Amino acid sequence: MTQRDIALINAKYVASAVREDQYPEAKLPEIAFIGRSNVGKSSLINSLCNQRGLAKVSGAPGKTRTINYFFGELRLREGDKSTRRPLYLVDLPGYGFAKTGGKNRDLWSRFVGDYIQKSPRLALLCLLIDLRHPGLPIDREAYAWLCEVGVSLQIVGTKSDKLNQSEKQRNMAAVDKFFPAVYPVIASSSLKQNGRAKLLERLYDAIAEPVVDTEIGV
Ligand SMILES: Nc1nc2c(ncn2[C@@H]2O[C@H](COP(=O)(O)OP(=O)(O)OP(=O)(O)O)[C@@H](O)[C@H]2O)c(=O)[nH]1
Ligand SMILES: [Mg+2]
Repeated sequence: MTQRDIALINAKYVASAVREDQYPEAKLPEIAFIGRSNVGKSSLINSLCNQRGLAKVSGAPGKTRTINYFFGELRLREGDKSTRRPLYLVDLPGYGFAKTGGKNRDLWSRFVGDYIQKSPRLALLCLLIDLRHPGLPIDREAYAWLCEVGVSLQIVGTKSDKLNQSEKQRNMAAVDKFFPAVYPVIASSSLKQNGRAKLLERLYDAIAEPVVDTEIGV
């Protein structure tokens, strides 16, 4: 069997938005990342793109305050065949930190809820759950709201490097129980790059339209 090798290449920052009219104009599929403040959304984007400092990371929660768009291309190499799928990675502000107004029972800023509901090209939403703390009420509330909206979800269990093997197995099972989705949770460590290849496969498959060997930019 030929080896499938997927990489996220040519990543670059494109735009920040808090309103619909600030969303970038290029009609590309989007994959967004949501989760509690400090769960590791921005770090995961950097790890997937293999670029430190692409998305700003901080030890203090509440670092990402706007919807941040990054352009990238998912490149699949299989034997001597190479296929590219351009997309936007969308880094969202975390919930559970800032006091915010609006609906969604103050879970997150209104503009985050608007983005999720008003983005027709949102192909996949990665919901990040800290693997050390499966089933927190705030994550369950977010999950329930997302299920109601009906967005396609991939659960990612973050900071897996902080658990030993048996804790990891146990907590992954708990995450799958609390947050059922079409695909099971993917355990991830941005620090150690664990789970990266599996998640890249998932992102690649989530984007329907293949674009073969072109140099699409923005
Ligand atoms: N050990 C470990 N630490 C991580 C990992 N991912 C992120 N961190 C750390 O967790 C902290 C928060 O990471 P961010 O990527 O800024 O988290 P975020 O979810 O984007 O946070 P907000 O933007 O505030 O919502 C930083 O100190 C990171 O270095 C991981 O896989 N392992
Ligand atoms: Mg962030």
